[in-house]
Amino acid sequence: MKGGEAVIETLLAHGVDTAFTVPGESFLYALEGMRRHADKIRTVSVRQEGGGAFMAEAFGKLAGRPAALFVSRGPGSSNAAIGVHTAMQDSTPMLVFVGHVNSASMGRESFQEIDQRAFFGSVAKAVLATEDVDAIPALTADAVRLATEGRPGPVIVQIPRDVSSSDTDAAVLQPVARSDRAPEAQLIERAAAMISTAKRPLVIAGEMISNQDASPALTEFADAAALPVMSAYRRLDVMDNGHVCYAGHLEINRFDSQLQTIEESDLVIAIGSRLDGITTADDTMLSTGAPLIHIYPDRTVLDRFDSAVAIDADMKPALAALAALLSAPDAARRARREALHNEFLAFSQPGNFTAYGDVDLARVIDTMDRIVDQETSIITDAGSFSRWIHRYRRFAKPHTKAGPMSGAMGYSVPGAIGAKLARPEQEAVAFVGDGGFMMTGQEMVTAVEQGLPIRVIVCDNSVHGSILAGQDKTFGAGHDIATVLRSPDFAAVARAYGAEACTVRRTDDFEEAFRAMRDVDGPSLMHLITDKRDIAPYGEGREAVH
Ligand SMILES: Cc1ncc(C[n+]2csc(CCOP(=O)(O)OP(=O)(O)O)c2C)c(N)n1
Ligand SMILES: [Mg+2]
Repeated sequence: MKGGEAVIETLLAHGVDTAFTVPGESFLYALEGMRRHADKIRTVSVRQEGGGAFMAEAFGKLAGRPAALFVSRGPGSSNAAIGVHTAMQDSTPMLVFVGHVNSASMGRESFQEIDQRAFFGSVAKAVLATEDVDAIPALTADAVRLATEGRPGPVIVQIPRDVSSSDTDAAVLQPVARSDRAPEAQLIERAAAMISTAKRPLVIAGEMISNQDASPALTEFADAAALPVMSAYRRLDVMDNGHVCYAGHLEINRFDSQLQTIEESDLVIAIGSRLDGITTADDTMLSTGAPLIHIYPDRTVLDRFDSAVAIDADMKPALAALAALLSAPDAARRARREALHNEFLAFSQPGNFTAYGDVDLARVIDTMDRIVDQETSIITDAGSFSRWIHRYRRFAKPHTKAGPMSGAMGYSVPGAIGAKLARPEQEAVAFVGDGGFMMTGQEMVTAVEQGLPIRVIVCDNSVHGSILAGQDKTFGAGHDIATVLRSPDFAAVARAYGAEACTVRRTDDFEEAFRAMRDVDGPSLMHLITDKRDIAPYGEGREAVH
């Protein structure tokens, strides 16, 4: 067996069944391994590694297990970097194999050489490398373990071309069963006592809830103590948004009662959230004076914050241990939870905000919400249009929302491909801006080639809306530079790739067009023309744009 084939054999033994690649001659034997095992591992040939990395990221996010990305040397890994960074910021398991220069040429800036350890050092969870072909099965098994254990993340594996084409008799390693990371009993007791006596507690639920499949455990815990739960940025699927404990999403813009709730809280319980800058509004949410209980399976993350109790544990054992100790909530706590949930329901109800243009995205999302199943995977890109989805789509099921916490544009089209492969039985509906589509939209042809019926809605306001809003706010109207764009005919572009497409200019035309695009066998795209004045469904943002 060649080294490259040993990578594939080890991945198969570890249950990795999906790979994305732009092929390179530096890993021909890995490609040969994929070809020989085509019945067990689906290999998707992508057009650009950045798209491939986003596909692998969305797959890992929704499936809860990693996909593999194979890229060639410096140029391939450079292109992949945006998706690696996203997997890191979003705590998503992901494997990236980089075909490297021949070992004899290493370290001399040889053709396309990049030292992957230096390059990905601050972006990936780990960078592994070997020049010993016999070490490949162990290295690959290590990569899977590192990518998935504790706080998941992207792991890079650098293998020189000559090493992956050498022979090895090393045995393929099987995965080792792992036990849960159990919480310390004393810390659980202290946290439970604080939760039971708090008058106005608030839960922030984040990425590890989805990753560790802990939605039911979170819901039971919140219910046991009548705790209001806000979902961390872009993690709206942590629990059923219709549950009485759900109190809204921590988005860039906060709604008034949400701000008040945060300000008044006397205890913040962060569960499985790394407390990123958007979720915490640049840490201001953590400076209200309320003590913090932080539960996360990674000491490095816990050490970043000044918490009253920091619990290094997996979600399910921690939540179950806590729930068992909580005393029944009093009437005041139950009433508060209900009031906060009602505030969220009112906020996410369309009709409370009037659009300037002919397309009202609130009604569009509401229409979609009525048509698609709750199990539908919803994929959002960076960009202001995504705030309508965040405000008006009510998520009910776990693993149904994929969007970059990293804020990386270009996520949605490849993300929809990753989502469809992760959850093939479910529909995948992706929203993307005109700016985001132009970054990775060519992967539509990959969806055509792979026969994947993804639904892509391009919200085209012909501006980098989020940035234009910032220019307007900072300098006043008329100071736009580099933000006003000339859009192509996105429907024609999609047709050229072999997808079906339509153009919608009015809210009332959305429903019929959306129903029709869902009936298409392969991928389909809607070019939805929006108004650049409708920058976000919030007063301030909207007024900020001319
Ligand atoms: C890769 C990348 N480059 C730049 C940015 C900065 N950025 C954030 S939103 C945005 C504009 C997005 O435009 P579009 O996709 O059309 O969405 P809109 O805001 O207009 O709805 C830009 C340039 C980013 N987040 N990601
Ligand atoms: Mg735009």
